[in-house]
Amino acid sequence: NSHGQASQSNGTLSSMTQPEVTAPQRPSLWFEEDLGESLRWSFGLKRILHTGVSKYQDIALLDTEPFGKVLTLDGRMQSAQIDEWVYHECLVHPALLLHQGPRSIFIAGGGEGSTARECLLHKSVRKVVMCDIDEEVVKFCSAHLEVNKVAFESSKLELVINDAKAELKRREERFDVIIGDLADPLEWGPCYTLYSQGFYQNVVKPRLNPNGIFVTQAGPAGVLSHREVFTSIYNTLKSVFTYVVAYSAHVPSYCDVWGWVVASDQPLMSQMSSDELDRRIVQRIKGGQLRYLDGPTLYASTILNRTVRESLENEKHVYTEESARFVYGHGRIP
Ligand code: TER
Repeated sequence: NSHGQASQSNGTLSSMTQPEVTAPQRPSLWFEEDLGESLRWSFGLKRILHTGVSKYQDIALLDTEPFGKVLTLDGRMQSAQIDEWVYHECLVHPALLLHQGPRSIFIAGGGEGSTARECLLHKSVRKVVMCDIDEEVVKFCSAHLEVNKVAFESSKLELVINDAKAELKRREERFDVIIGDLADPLEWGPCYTLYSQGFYQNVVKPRLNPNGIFVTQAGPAGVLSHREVFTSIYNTLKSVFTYVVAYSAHVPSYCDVWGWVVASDQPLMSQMSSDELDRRIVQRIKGGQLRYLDGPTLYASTILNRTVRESLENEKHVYTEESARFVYGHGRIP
């Protein structure tokens, strides 16, 4: 795989500079993730726990020094034990809390189980359909990610291995909330068509109940990275839904600020106070609280800095299969 790779390193200390007292050992095994043509970062590994190759992508589970267990697909970080809860809380709870009482959820992607886990915290939820194209990822994660075992075993979870677009087209039922927990739009990757206007308009929207809400992860949203796909996804959703809200949070293991976009034909944040969101968290979520989000945090996450806000307002690009935009890197080239 040309993007992420593990490498051996002896560190930077030569024998001449070894301190007399025992210093903590630098890791001798490192994982490198390419973030751009001339930008890469790396993190020390304790062990490579598992690697696999599926029909769609290269899969790895790594035990890392800074981030705990890390799942990578095609060499790109997907989820890290130390902060995956930030990403998954931001993906799931705004949409579910803004809904009047979500009972049925469809997750496009989400094979590692964390999104389902967060949905199942909502007392109102009766059914979660998790539809991932890659059976290997699902098997891999259900076997190795202890934190999601309860979700995988829940009788409310219906696990489907299929392309989310085909599955939504095939099913006749509608959902209260549809969630896009997809890998980033990569050229040659399995997911980029699921960020397109055609998918939102012709596949997602018809499968939402009246007052239904759609939310998707929307790629990097940092001051230097937000124009890769975040602004385009936002503008594309604006062409399909009446009410669209972009928000972001820093996810340290993603090496960037991350973006999400929530969309509906019912009013979203404008009808909801921060206090009401807090009340809903207490009333509707098992345990009565979240780890990252509360009313003020959710509100704050929708207030974006001037650079990003102006780019969102000025974006004209509509994401279609023909005019797709991609983040840096690529999936498996056939
Ligand atoms: N359930 C989480 C996995 C799928 N979606 C998230 C994709 C996020 N990609 C992060 C890339 C980080 C690049 N440094």
